[in-house]
Order: sequence, then structure tokens, then C-alpha cells
Amino acid sequence: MPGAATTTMSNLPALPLAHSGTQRTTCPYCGVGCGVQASVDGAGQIHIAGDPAHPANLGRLCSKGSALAATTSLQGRLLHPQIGGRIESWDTALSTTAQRLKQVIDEHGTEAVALYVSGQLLTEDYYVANKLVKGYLGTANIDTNSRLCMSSAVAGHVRAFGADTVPCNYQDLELADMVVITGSNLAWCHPVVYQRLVAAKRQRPEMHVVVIDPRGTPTCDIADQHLALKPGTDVALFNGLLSDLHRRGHVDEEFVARHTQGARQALDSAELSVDEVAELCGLGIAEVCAFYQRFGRTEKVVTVFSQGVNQSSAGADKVNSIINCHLLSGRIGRPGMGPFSMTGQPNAMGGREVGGLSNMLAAHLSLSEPGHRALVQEFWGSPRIASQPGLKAVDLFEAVHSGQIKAIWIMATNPVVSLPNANRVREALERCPLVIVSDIREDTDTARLAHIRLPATGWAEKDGTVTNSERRISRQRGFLPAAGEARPDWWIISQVAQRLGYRGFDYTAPAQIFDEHARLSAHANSDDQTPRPFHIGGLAGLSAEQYDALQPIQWPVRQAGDGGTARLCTEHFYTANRRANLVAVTYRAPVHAADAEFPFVLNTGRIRDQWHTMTRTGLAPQLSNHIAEPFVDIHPHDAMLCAVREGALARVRSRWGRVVVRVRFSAEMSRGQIFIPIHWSQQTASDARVGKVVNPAVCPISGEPEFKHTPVSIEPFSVDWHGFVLTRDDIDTTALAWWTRIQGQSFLRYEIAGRHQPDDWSQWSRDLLQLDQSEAVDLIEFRDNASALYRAAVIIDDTVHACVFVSPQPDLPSRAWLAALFDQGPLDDRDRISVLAGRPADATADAGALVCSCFGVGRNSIARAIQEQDLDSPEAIGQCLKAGTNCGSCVPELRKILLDTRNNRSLAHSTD
Ligand SMILES: Nc1nc2c(c(=O)[nH]1)N[C@H]1C(S)=C(S)[C@@H](COP(=O)(O)OP(=O)(O)OC[C@H]3O[C@@H](n4cnc5c(=O)[nH]c(N)nc54)[C@H](O)[C@@H]3O)O[C@H]1N2
Ligand SMILES: Nc1nc2c(c(=O)[nH]1)N[C@H]1C(S)=C(S)[C@@H](COP(=O)(O)OP(=O)(O)OC[C@H]3O[C@@H](n4cnc5c(=O)[nH]c(N)nc54)[C@H](O)[C@@H]3O)O[C@H]1N2
Ligand code: SF4
Ligand SMILES: [Mo]
Repeated sequence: MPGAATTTMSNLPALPLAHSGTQRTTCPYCGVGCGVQASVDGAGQIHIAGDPAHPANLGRLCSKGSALAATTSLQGRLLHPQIGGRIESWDTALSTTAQRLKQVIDEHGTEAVALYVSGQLLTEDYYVANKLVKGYLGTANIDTNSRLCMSSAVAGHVRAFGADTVPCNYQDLELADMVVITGSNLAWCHPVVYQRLVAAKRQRPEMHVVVIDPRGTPTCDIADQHLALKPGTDVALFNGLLSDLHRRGHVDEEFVARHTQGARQALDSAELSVDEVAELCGLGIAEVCAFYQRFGRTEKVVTVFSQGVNQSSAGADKVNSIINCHLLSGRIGRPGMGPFSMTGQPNAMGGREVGGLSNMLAAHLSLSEPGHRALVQEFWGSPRIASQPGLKAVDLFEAVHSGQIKAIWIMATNPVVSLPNANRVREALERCPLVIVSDIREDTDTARLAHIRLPATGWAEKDGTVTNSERRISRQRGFLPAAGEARPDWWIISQVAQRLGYRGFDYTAPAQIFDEHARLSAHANSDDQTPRPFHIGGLAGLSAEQYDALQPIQWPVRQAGDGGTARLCTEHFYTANRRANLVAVTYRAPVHAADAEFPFVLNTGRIRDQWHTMTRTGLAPQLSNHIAEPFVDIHPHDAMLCAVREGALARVRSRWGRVVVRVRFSAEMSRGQIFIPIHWSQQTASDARVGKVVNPAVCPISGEPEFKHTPVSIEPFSVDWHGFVLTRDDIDTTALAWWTRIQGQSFLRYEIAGRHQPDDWSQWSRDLLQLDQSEAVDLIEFRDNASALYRAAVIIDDTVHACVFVSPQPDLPSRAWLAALFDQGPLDDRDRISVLAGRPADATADAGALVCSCFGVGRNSIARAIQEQDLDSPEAIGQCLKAGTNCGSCVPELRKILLDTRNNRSLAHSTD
């Protein structure tokens, strides 16, 4: 093969060895982009703390960030390259990858090859992937999971501002007098920013917080007003606001005249009375008026938005309807005001900078402008350049399904779980002649379908940069040696590019890539007439040491030594005439409406302690215990109509697929809507991968899927018994009707359900636990045939190896106390007697379900303290038990437990 390179130790990248001392790095989860201090002590223990010097978090971390150490183990890591499941050398794996890609290109052209990448790649990885596809393969068939996440915000920004710029920063939230949080569960999804807001509101209680979300969420804990609008109706609400601002004389005439265009048309198409808005959005007239009036009279307003806005068939229009209100009232580009898109992934923003979306080019240049294409091609010195936008994620996987795309390389994302209509995605990959997956885990729902698996270095091992929601570029710095033979993503891509015969990929360190990226951002970007805001020329030419020492900085950074830019859109915008566009948008309903067969609307989203498909947070016991099972939240009245019971199992079905999950009653749900979290995959549950159920409709402008609105039905899933298993080993799940699994401290916890009572429970138990008949185990059992109760415990060397609890009803004993036995030394006689009772002789020994992940405080301990010590506030609970005093994410739950306990409601939770 031309230009083929061979891998010798000399062209392997220099990998960090275990870093002695404290390394400053950045959290690999959400777009808040918190600074982390990581160290490894003499015993090999990893210590994680918030970096007090990082401007995003000033030392704070949330529960996920605090638990990072537990996710760095080698458990389940992909340690070696694999072809067809067999371990191969890097040399063979890279050459085979290149050869097989080349074969597809030779036979079918470059359009038959696609990359599907991720906002969890570092900027350097992302830059190289984009360069390979757009500049060398010459197609734009590279898309990213940011299509599922931020693409509506990107489209909205580009339409309004002429470039994908976020005007605000986190401080603006603290400076605002009114904060509108719409389509965002900030408390759970951007916890550190939320905590900054909580602190600001504590200092200035007059700060007014409005939450706009069809569900009541923990974010409502600090809301002065919660508008539970009908899902999908945001454009009507914000168009109504635009009309109202105009009617009440809140237009900033001077700003509109000098800095904007399109106000007239936008107002014409926004024309809605408050009555019409109330009707469309399912809200009361008084609450709509109160919101509009407050917005009208408050100068410093920030509107935070996230997936309730972006993930919609009207996503881009929703974004522009929000931005329009800020433009008409001139509330943008100054401290304490502006529309603020919260990015989801740690490097969603960096991916946009390198042009990872199929319709973008590098450095915020446009794929549809011939001048921009020529500029990038010239800079790269590349043989060709993509000449038209490539396929967007949902279409891209359709093209895989239809056979138009014959080779796909997936990096740092798990599309079999996270794309809509996910069974079709799985089918597409099953049919695809060449699937290459770069991941850190050996077995994910997507990696299972790969012909070639390439092991990537994980967060603790890699070096590069990420950009957070406020445009702040921070370094990620490795502090552990690479796991097995894992290699950085940029290196893997560069090696394959070289073996495809391409020059321009001879990088040996991420600093070189960053330098090229910085230079490209400055290339032909000095013309004051059409400045591109993404400009980090001031960070070009850094030495390896300077790159290593790079401090968090907000782009643009035009000159070396420039301290970065706190706000954008301060003096002008980035269109040809430097005016912002008010975009005329009109409300339209979600694509698929509920009907008689599918009468409920399914909303999907996140929970506090898990990250996406759980490939990392799922390893941390302290995170898995907060919510241990996939569930559906439903209003109790709706549940009654469908005969589904709290704590029982239900099947949720759409035209696209079905799942089975645990039912939770929630008065926070509006009638007619249900909510299921996105985190469970085939690895962690028998049938809870919710992407199967989600419809594939997308926003026609951004291509972002309508993840928050699928018509579904819900019905009981009947089983004859429910149960749970705590065990040190895997169980055999094949005979079960339903199961789900989480990682405990030193055990696995399975929730299970089955049909038919076995004739011989003992044998059933042995088969389930995969106990060797000859093994000298102490199996103690309890059976009550009348009530069909069965309990068993396996004791080996006086310690608990496993316990199994089965009951016809889902009212099983607390798992928390039993779980604690697994960390205990030899059982004493009292414990032995108590095991099968499922509760301690002394009731106070049962802490209950985990509430505070940071300090491991359970619900029962909190409730007891409230009762016994007459505690009356989350602060008092914090003083007594420390709960809620670190990351603060559980404070809304503490408040709830306070209410419940003081109202003397039942504390028992069926699946704690
Ligand atoms: N714990 C945790 N944090 C995360 C992540 C995680 O996996 N776990 N992922 C990160 C990523 S990548 C992302 S993108 C962000 C997402 O962060 P968020 O967008 O805050 O999270 P979601 O839960 O997806 O959805 C937000 C809210 O939108 C509401 N919503 C649904 N439909 C509508 C509607 O029509 N209008 C309005 N106004 N609201 C609606 C939902 O009820 C939900 O409460 O979180 C990031 N942070
Ligand atoms: N129904 C529904 N679906 C959704 C959403 C929703 O709200 N509802 N939200 C969407 C959104 S906003 C997002 S962002 C997506 C997220 O969905 P995904 O991106 O599919 O989810 P992750 O679990 O974060 O997948 C990341 C993968 O990368 C691997 N990985 C981790 N670090 C590295 C690394 O350094 N290199 C490599 N090569 N691999 C690595 C992980 O093991 C994991 O397999 O889900 C989308 N899907
Ligand atoms: S808020 Fe939490 S998950 Fe997000 S970056 Fe900070 S520590 Fe990480
Ligand atoms: Mo996301």
C-alpha cells in the first residue's frame, strides 16, 4: 500500500506514565467543563478533587465528577486491537483498517465511507478526524453525536448571529435579575452551574427564576415560577413573548435599528395573543402574563436552554424564537443578559470549532462557500475538499441501512443506544460490510457489532483540549499510563490516514495538532470586514511546555498574551453586514401526535448520577445506587387508567419499538406524558434501551431528532414473581422474563422478574447463580409455598457470596442493608439469622436507599434524623449528616424527604 507506515515503538506517541504529584485536568462529562485535580498516592489510590483555580467550578464538583476515580479501573476496558474478536497487533489492525477502507473506496468511491464521531473526543482527535474525511477522502460524510445534542443551537446561532457563537458566560447567570431555564434540567445535568445559580440566588433572593419544562424537575427547587407547558410548544410561548414585548413597549428601538434586521417579519409571524398562547401551550392566562410582564420589565435576563429546546422537530425555530426576544429587547452582549445554550458533552463546543458536523468545515468556515473551501484546502495542502454537506446522523445511518454506505468508523459514541429508532440502527450495522469502532470499552451495544475494535485511551490517560459551554478552552492532562495497548484517538486516526497514503498526518503529539488548529482559525481571518469570531491565533505557536501549561481561556484569543474574551455579540454580529437576524418563525406541532392507539407522549432524558449509556458512570457503585433501575415516571391518574401499578413493571410501546421498565408514580408529570431515562442498554437491562421506542423525526433545519416527543402506549407487563439478587458473580439471565443490573461496591445487584414458579427453587437458584454442584457452598434457604416467597443466601467461608429474594409482589426487603453485608467481614450469628429476613435485627442499621452520593447517606438515615432531631431544613440535615454539603445535587431530594417525613408519609420505597 502506498505510503504505508509500520508501527515501531518510535512512532508510538509518548504516553504519560503515572503522573506523580497532582495533575490538573478537566472533567470528561458535562459541558460545564469543571477543573479537576487528580493524584495517585503511593498505594496506587486515585484522589479526585475540584480545582479551586478553574474559573468554571472554583473547586466544586458534582456527584459524577467526584466519583471519577471509581471509573478508571481496567474492568471491561478494551485493551488490545481486535479483528473479528481476535486480538491483533496494532500494526495488523491499522493496516487491515486502511486496507479494508481502501477496498470500499476503490469499489464504491469515497462516498461509501463514513465516520460517526462524538463530542466526547478531544479537540485534537476531532480535528484530525474531520481533516481526514473532508480534506483527504473529500466527502463530508462525517457526522457526530452532537447532531443529537447541539445542532439546533448551532443552526439557531448561525441564523441569528451569522456564526455559531455563544454570547454569554457563567457569570452572567449570577449577575442576572431574571433567569429563564427552558428545556433544561440544570440541577441534574449541569450541576455545578446550577449550584452557582443557587448560591447567587441565596445572596440575592430577589433574583427571579423561571423554569419552563413540561415536567416538574429538581431544577424547579429554586424556581419562583414553573411553566409546565405542553411539550413542543416553546415557539408559541416565545413568539407570544415577542409580541407582548412589542405591545408593551419593551422594544430597544435603538439597538434594533442599529444592530438587527428582520424585526418586522419576525413580529408579523410571531403575532399571538396571550389567550392563544395559553391555549396552545396548555397554560393559564395569568401565569403566561406574569412571565411576560416580568421578562418585559427586567433588563438583565438570561435564558438558559438545552435539550427540551434543541431535541425537537422545531429545534432550530425554538432556538431562534428565544434569541428573537433577546434581540428585540436588546438584551444581549452585556453582563447579566443573553440567550445561553448549555452544551451537553465536555467537548460539544470543540467539535463545532473543528467543524465536526457534516454541514460545517473546520474553524467555523462554511462548507457551502467556495471561498472557504478553497481556503481550508490550501491551508491543509490537501488533495481535495468536500464540496457539499454530508449526511446528518439519522440519514447517515439510513444510508448504512440501504447499503449506500458500506464502511463506517464509529468513535466515542454508542449509536445503537443513543440514536432514535435504535433497532433500525442496530439492523443497519448488522448489515454493514465494515464496522470499525474505537472505544475504551470492549463490550458496548455498538462495539458488539464491530468487525474491527480499536482501543482508545480514556480520560485519565489522554492529553488534549476541550471547550466548555462558555467557550472556555481547558487542558485535559493524563495522569495514568495507557490501559493495555490503548492509544489516543488522534494517533489511531493519523496512523490509518498515513496507511491510506495521505500526507499531513505525521503528528507525534497533540500540541502539534492544536497548533495547526489555532493557525487555521487565524488563517485569512484578519480582515476586519468579515471577521470570523472563532479565532485562537493567539494560542498558535505554543511550545510543548506552553501547551502543557495552558490555562483555561475563553475564545476568541486573537493575540498572544490576550486574556481571552468573556462575552461575544458585544458590539456587532457576524453576518456580512454585522447585524443580527431576527428570524421569522411560526409554531408547528411535533411531527407525530398522540392518538387513540398511542395516547401518551414519551419524553426521554437524564438522571442525576448516570452519564449516557453508563459505560463509565456504571462502574462507580456510589453513582449506581441513586437510581438503580430503568423506570417510567407517570402521573398516578394516568397509571390508574392504564392499570399499571406503582413498583410493578410496564411495557411502553410505540410504532418503532418497545421497552419494559419499572413504574414510578409522579405527581410532577403532567397528565398524558411519561418520562423514561436514556441510560440503560442491552448490557445493563434485558429490555430498557429506550432509543428503540423513540421516533426518528428530525428538525428540517438542524437534523436534530425529536427525542422528547414520541406517541406511546403503556400497559402492565405481567410476571408471576419479582425478585432481586446481590452476588459477587454474574448470574445466568436467560430464563428470566426481565432483569437489570448495576455495579455495587463488591457485588452486582440484579433486579429480576419471572414467569412460572419453578418446581425446584433450590435448583433454580443454583442455576441462576451458576453454582457448581460440587462447590462446597453453604446455601441457606427459606420458602413459603402458600405465599410463594423464596429466599436464599450463599455463604462461603462465613461471608455472603450471594442472596436471592423472590416474591409474587414487588414489595421486597431493602437492598441497602443486605448490600452492606458484602463489605463486612465474617458474618456473626445475628447477621446469619437476619440475612433471610432481609433486615437487621436492629432496624437503625439499615441506611436505606442512597440519596447523597458524595457522603453515602441513605433515605432511612435522613428520615430518622429528621424525626429524632426535629430537623426542619436541608441545611440542618447537612449539619447533622453532611448530606447535601458537597456537590449539593441532592438538596431538592432532601427537601422532599423533609416534606414526606414531616407529613408522616410512607418512607418505604419498593426498590431501594
Ligand atoms: N447527569 C447527567 N448529566 C448530563 C448528561 C448525562 O447523561 N447525565 N449528559 C450531558 C449531555 S450530552 C447533555 S446534551 C445535557 C442535557 O441536559 P438537559 O437538556 O438539561 O437534560 P434532558 O434530561 O435531556 O432534558 C431537559 C429537559 O427538557 C424537558 N423537555 C422535554 N420536552 C420539552 C419541551 O417541549 N419544552 C421544554 N421547554 N422542555 C422540554 C425535559 O422534561 C427535561 O427535563 O446533559 C449533560 N449532562
Ligand atoms: N432518547 C434519547 N436519546 C438520546 C438523547 C436523549 O435525550 N433522549 N440525548 C442525545 C444526546 S444529547 C447525546 S450527547 C447522546 C449521547 O450518546 P452516546 O454518545 O452514544 O453515549 P455515551 O455513552 O456517552 O457514548 C460514548 C462512548 O464513547 C466511549 N468513550 C469514552 N471515552 C472515550 C475516548 O476517549 N475515546 C473513545 N474512542 N471512546 C471513548 C464510551 O465508552 C462510550 O461507549 O445521546 C443522545 N440520545
Ligand atoms: S458539573 Fe459535574 S459532570 Fe459537569 S463538568 Fe462539573 S463535575 Fe463534571
Ligand atoms: Mo448531549
